[in-house]
Amino acid sequence: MAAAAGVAAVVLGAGVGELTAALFAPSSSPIAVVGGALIDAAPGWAKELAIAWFGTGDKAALLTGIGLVLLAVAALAGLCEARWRRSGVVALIVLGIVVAMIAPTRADAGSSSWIPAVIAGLVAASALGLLINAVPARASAESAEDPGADAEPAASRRRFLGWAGGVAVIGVLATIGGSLARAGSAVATTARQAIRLPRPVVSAPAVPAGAELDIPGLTPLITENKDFYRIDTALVVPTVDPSEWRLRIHGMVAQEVQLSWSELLALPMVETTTTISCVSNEVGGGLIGNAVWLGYPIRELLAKAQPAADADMVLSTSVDGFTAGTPLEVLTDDRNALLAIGMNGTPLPLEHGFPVRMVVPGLYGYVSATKWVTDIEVTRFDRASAYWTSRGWSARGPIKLESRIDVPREGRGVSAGQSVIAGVAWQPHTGVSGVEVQVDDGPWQRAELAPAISDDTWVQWQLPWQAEAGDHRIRCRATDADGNTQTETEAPPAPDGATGWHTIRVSVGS
Ligand SMILES: Nc1nc2c(c(=O)[nH]1)N[C@H]1C(S)=C(S)[C@@H](COP(=O)(O)O)O[C@H]1N2
Ligand SMILES: [Mo]
Repeated sequence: MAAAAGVAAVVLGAGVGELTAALFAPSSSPIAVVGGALIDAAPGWAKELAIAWFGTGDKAALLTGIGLVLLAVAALAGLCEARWRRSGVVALIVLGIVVAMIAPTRADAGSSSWIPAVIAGLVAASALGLLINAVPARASAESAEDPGADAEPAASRRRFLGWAGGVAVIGVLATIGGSLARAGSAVATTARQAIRLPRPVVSAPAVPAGAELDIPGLTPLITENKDFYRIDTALVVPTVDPSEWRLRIHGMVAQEVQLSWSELLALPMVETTTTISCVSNEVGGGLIGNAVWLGYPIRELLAKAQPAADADMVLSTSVDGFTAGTPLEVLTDDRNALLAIGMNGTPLPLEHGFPVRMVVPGLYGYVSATKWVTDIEVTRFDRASAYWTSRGWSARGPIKLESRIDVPREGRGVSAGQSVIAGVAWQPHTGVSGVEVQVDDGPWQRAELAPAISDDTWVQWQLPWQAEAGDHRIRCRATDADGNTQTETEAPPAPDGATGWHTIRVSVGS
């Protein structure tokens, strides 16, 4: 019961902490502060493992983990308090203070970032001090199990459980209230709904006839926003009010450039269709998507800023402190590297970088696709190191040539007879010239390649297949527009992207 007192007290404290944060310091919820600090402190392999195990559920997994550890700490604090008065209470206050000290170090912390954790600690400690007094003495609790004992201990036990349960329920309600308040009060949500995107002066390239193959189970050519993979270090999605958004381009430039949201909106917008991928995408994985992006070419802004001749890198920074280092030449050549505000016809969804992000054809997201971007510094690779580069990932991250089998699905049954093998292949900004498929140890067969939207997008492919009963291994490999064929050599995602041939096993019924 002492452990239960600890748990109830901490649930209340955490809930009040979340609610206070939602109302007064949105980015400084104590749980998010701890989670964010853990994410930033985690070594590269830990992030890789988290994505390999949980995919885009990595954040939910981290929050669950933090919750479980917190509950264990809470139970322990309760037990200590029962044994050594004030020890548990003091521990909870210290815990609150420690989190309050971490809070201001987070990139998006406001001046009151320390308050929610202090309040959470004080509330949890007070609740524990009171609840522990209501725990029935051990001897009488035991005698309550004895059917002959009088009703008094059972009543006091019920009373304790009532108090502890009530405290925990209030804590849960406060947590729910906090998340509702956060969602409802987010200026970004309201502002986003009111935005009418400007018309592009250059529209997205038309989707050529036949580019979208009509094959059930094949990934659509354009990924809908709701289906687009999401990868970032932001435990709480940053909410940026566009009217307060500013971008500063500085560093090794002749002319510093500043841009507000309304100034950006007034610039001639360009639409592109670009496939972006995460470096953590395993061979055959789904951390890749293709969207129509609306934005202003970054090369135009850099032309205004006039980078110094010896600069070779652009360090972009997000409101939440994430950074990416992009080769300067990729942002100044003629490719459509965008400061994007729109995704598939809508303003950027909050989790995809609202109001402004970068989208760069040909590079993995970790070196180019900064969401919630507010700062662009022209610098050099030997002077600056970006978020993932400091954690062991390659400084440069061109997307590697890959292909994936979508149909049939690994492990699903296929019926014998006329069937089809189909998938997607990509080498953004170079283009794909062919895909070959091998069934079992048979010859490599040329798949039919559908037309691509552009060199910046993935392409669909298909191969008719006379499926014979039995177990089969199917694999594929792509060749890019420069004539390079995908390597068979298997490499893990770290440090610069996975390679190897996507291989699936299917069993064909008779
Ligand atoms: N602010 C911020 N931007 C970020 C990241 C991040 O952690 N924080 N992650 C990058 C990575 S690793 C990838 S793969 C892409 C993913 O973009 P998406 O979530 O819109 O698909 O965003 C990039 N931009
Ligand atoms: Mo990524």
